[in-house]
Amino acid sequence: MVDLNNVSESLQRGDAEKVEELVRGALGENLLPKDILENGLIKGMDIIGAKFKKNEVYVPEVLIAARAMHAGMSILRPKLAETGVKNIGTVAVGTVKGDLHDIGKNLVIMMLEGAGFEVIDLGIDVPVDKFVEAVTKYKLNVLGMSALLTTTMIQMQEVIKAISDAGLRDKVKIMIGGAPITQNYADQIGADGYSPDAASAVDKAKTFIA
Ligand code: B1M
Repeated sequence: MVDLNNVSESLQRGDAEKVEELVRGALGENLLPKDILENGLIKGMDIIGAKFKKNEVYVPEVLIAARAMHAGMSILRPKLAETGVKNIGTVAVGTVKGDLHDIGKNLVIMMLEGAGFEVIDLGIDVPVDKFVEAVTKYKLNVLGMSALLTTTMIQMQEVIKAISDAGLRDKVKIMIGGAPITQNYADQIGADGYSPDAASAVDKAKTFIA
């Protein structure tokens, strides 16, 4: 019987092979993909994040934990997608220019896919123009931006301004998130919504297409 605490602990050790093995095992035992994600992978990454903050672990440990997270996510992604209803709307999500953090963005994408959205991953370090282009290129219902740095979150305002300048502001809902982002900031820059985590990002996206 797979204990999801072992998934969390293996992830914290950066043991990608073990994480993959445990996630496969948990799926084989019919544990829900959402539980494996939340109580195994996200839990482990949250602990690493808290330790990094207190200088109890450093960048290399964080990187190998992130690699283990990606390994687990690659097994889980198709299963999360299978549990959802297909194509309830189209969303593109990217991490803003200058910002290379992608773990949270990838979780948001996985959860959206799991809920039945078609999701375009715009990647990391995404320039303003690429966000604007995505609105018409993919006929988006929702454009999502992620930022983890206080120095890069200001890019979100640039993107919203560029979308308005292109005459596209009424064509798409804009959702933002990431550790330094708040509802206040979303209101200030004219985003349509803010979500503190991946699960509520799905709820928010659903309200946009309702
Ligand atoms: Co970075 N880093 N990092 N880092 N890193 C933070 C963000 C930091 C808070 C750490 C700290 O100092 N305490 C700090 C930012 C300080 C600030 O700006 N206030 C920081 C720094 C300073 C840096 C560097 C500058 C360090 C350096 O080089 N000196 C550098 C910058 C590189 C760059 O981007 N240009 C850097 C580098 C890195 C690594 C490469 C080592 C690695 C990233 C690996 C990767 O992503 N592939 C890394 C990591 C892992 C972190 C921490 C430890 C963890 C981030 C994470 O993945 N959390 C982080 C500390 C922390 O947050 N506690 C830190 C887990 C993830 C599940 O949560 O991303 O918040 P999160 O996503 C959540 C929600 O925010 C939300 O849902 C997600 C899931 O629930 N969400 C959305 C996110 N996006 C959303 C979008 C939405 C909706 C919800 O709608 C579209």
